[in-house]
Amino acid sequence: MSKLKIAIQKDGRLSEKSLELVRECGIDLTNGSRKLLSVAGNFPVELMYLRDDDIPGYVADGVADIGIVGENVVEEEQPDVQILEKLGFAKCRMSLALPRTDNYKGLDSFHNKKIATSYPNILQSYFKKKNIEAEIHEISGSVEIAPAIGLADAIFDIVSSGSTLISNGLKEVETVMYSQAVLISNSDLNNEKAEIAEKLLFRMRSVRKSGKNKYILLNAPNDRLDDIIRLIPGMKSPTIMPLAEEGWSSMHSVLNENEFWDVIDKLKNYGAQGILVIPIEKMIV
Ligand code: PRT
Ligand code: ZN
Repeated sequence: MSKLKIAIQKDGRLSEKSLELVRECGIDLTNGSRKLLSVAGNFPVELMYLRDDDIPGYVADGVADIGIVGENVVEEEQPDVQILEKLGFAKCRMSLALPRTDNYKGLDSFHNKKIATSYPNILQSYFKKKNIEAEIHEISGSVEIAPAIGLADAIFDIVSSGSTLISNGLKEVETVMYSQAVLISNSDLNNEKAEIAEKLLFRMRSVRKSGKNKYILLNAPNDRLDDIIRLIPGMKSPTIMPLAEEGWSSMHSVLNENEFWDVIDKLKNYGAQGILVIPIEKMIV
């Protein structure tokens, strides 16, 4: 039986979360991590550890079958791959930034300016769309120091907290795109591999879904049960069990983390007591 080859970043911002996601899918990486290759003991996959920039190309060429990489790298390289899923980590944006003291008067300020970046293709197509003629200088690494050393007038780079820009005397003036880690796939997987990829994707979705949900148990007076069921309907419908005490029931349901405090406040108003909230490890819908 063939194995699905998964490419993840060897050492960088994506590595830990990528590996964690694979592990949470129940994949047991027996011979350790961070070698060139590791084989799973209990699922037909092999992990390849690569530089993030190489991942889209290897997936496009079929050296790897699927991979985890930043959307920004996919957008820059335009490889022939499919994006299967946005994974919700390594979120950042790609922005244009100028020296703090420059007077910014809109995109036209970039006309005939020198801009340093490691992402020339994304910037080129953005400027083309906006009809800006600028000189794009491709440099790899430490883009943020380019204006200070006179190499460029502005930069186009990845921004997350923005502190790198601030500490280099720069200000972010335009956001060109948002990025996060994505799962990409070779567009021509054979049936066997496509089936494994599908199973893995199902597991990844279950893991990600569970992270946002909590299991909730509570006791409630019977005459408020309808209100509470409307508030937390659960996956299909909640479980209700009578308590030994007359007129009360125990209820089990699922609660989304984003509405957590709002729901808890309302539950208290409905007279709910003994509320327990428990993390969910996996959620199969
Ligand atoms: O060695 P290899 O080539 O594999 O790694 P790399 O150094 O090229 O990439 P790496 O590990 O730095 O980043 C991998 C991916 O993480 C990127 O392609 C993005 O998709 C994503 N990501 C998320 C980021 C950031 N956040 C980020 N903040 N990548 C880089 N940065 C840089 C940014 O350029 C800035 O210089 O981190 C610096 C700090 O950002 P602030 O704004 O928080 O100060
Ligand atoms: Zn890289």
